[in-house]
Amino acid sequence: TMEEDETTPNPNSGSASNMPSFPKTDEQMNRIKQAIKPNFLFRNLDEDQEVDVLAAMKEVTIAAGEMIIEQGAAGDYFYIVENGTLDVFVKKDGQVIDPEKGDRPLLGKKVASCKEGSSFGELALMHNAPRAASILSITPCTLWALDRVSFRTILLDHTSRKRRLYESFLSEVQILASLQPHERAKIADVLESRTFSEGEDVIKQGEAGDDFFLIESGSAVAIKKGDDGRESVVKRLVKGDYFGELALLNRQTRAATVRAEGPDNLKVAALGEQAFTRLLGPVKDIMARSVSERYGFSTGRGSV
Ligand code: 1OR
Repeated sequence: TMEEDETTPNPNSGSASNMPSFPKTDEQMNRIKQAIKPNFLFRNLDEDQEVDVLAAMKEVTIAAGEMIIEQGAAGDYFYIVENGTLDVFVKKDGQVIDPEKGDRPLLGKKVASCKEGSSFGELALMHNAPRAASILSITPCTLWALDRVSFRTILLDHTSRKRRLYESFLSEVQILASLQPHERAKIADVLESRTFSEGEDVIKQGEAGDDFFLIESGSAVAIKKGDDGRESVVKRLVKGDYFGELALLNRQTRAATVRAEGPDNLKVAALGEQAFTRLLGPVKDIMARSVSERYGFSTGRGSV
């Protein structure tokens, strides 16, 4: 189950045997954290993964005029620039070299510059391809280097880990039964878990809604407020149940509130509207048909 997945140490994460770990001072740690903050590759890492990345990074200082990456070579490291400037060159047959623009006869055309907070060297590691460009330091630089194995294990593992996490859960969700495994895998890629404590509202009646939810664990109640302002529970929702689909099916506001019910926290996996339409196309019809069964009215009137 998902619970087990989360508490069982992931053999591919943690200070795994195949990944190096370089001791660092607090000051170094803070510098790397600052350097990776703006980088898209490091967004959405969970705490364990971030710890692994920080441990595996190695400080590299280079003088001005060093070629840190050579186009065509095999990829060994991914780099983040803590400070300094490096230029990126791409060499192609028949290209016109213009030294005024920073091009160099041996390295090719200057296509970009890397400064503080930027990164390079990911392409060869992600795609198992030769280096697509050469990179030369223009000033002395401090870089953080992440070796190929750590890069692939930590950063590319994020996707497969999420799939493992949601795989068994999604296969048990009734409404998704008609989907192929690869369709469920795509849903897993975009799901985001959110936790609510007892009494908290996941969605509120009357509000616009653009998320769809599956219950991972815990339970919730759907509550409708009558014209007299009195609330009444219309449905109880448990693991594997879904809600929030109506606003997406008929584009109306939420017609009920869904509230976490104790004693355990309610954990839901949320899917945004675009992903809902793109990925749940095949089950949308089934959902629309089951609306009257579930709520006693058809789509077009109110929504949960
Ligand atoms: P790599 O592992 O191939 C060279 O090693 C790195 O240069 C590459 O990863 C990128 O991180 C970085 N084309 C190719 N590689 C580029 C480019 C680039 N810019 C930075 N790198 N450009 C296209 C040129 C036709 C420039 C795009 C602005």
